[in-house]
Amino acid sequence: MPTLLFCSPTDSPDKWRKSLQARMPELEVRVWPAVGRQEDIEYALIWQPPPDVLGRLANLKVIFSLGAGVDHLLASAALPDGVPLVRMIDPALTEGMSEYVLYHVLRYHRYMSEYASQQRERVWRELPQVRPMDRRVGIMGVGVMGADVVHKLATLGFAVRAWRRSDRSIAHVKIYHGYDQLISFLQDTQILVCLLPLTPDTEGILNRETFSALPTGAYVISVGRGQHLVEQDLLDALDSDHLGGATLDVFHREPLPPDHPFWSHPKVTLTPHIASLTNPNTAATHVIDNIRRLQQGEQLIGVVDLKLGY
Ligand code: NDP
Ligand code: OXD
Repeated sequence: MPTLLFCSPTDSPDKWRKSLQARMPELEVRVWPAVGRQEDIEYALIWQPPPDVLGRLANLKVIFSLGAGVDHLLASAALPDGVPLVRMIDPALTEGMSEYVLYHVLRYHRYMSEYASQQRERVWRELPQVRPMDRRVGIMGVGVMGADVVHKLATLGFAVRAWRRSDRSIAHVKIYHGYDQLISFLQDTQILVCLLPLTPDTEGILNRETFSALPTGAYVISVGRGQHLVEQDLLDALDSDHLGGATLDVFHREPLPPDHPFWSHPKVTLTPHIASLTNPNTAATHVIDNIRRLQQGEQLIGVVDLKLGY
């Protein structure tokens, strides 16, 4: 009987068991720490596991991340050699991210954060209405989620730019790639969205230098990982009025400590890491499809390149 170990401090094992077994009734689901016979475990489905969970599973065939990001695993867990790590890919996760980003891009594009502060001051003042084709939105990271965001923004008529590691093209989008083209990308961006994975190359990428390359009044939307952002550099760029505002969903420390300056900063909008949530009702399909692929000797979908870290 195929056996999967579920381990997460935040996700519901019961909902996951139900969704997985609806697609593969013969799958046995064990919940950490009730591992039972360790040699039975062929699959692990995990989020932020304790460091010793995986190393003891001698017959492990695939590790599934409950999230699209795998930094929680690469940083903390001892990954057994030769076992593929598969990240979460799910249409509902992608849709949720696109909704979140589009909402905040439109909010900044139509100056809704400025109108909200005008309302608090009882100020009646018209601000310009810019056409989407004249608004340059730059997306850092155009993988599964960034590509969907790019496509939907382009459909609304925005002037979309993208920055990625490789030089692969995307129709109707101006692509910049690699660190040599980062400053040019930023100079060409009025609303910056960070949808990068956290890797040694991308840690701290939202910093003083990045912000100063953006035009005055630019906005930042950070939804990748908190460690992309140098927090004090953002506060300085907002307080000097170089940046018009920032929307933050991810933080160095989560939950964000109650005394953190972001909570009350007038130019910061924040949410508790909810830009998009993995939903077992849809995401179980990705896990079961991959288990069936493995059983049939086919290639897995969403395997992480451990050298690149995403
Ligand atoms: P993908 O792996 O599909 O895409 C990653 C993208 O980042 C690719 O376009 C890649 O470039 C680019 N990239 C990676 N490293 C670099 C680099 N050094 N320089 C330039 N570009 C780089 O990721 P997803 O779209 O699935 O997810 C992105 C991230 O979103 C996740 O890792 C996670 O951290 C975050 N996330 C946040 C959520 C939230 O609720 N806040 C929810 C889900 C995910 P290339 O295309 O050239 O390979
Ligand atoms: C993810 C997340 O990586 O929720 O999926 O952050």
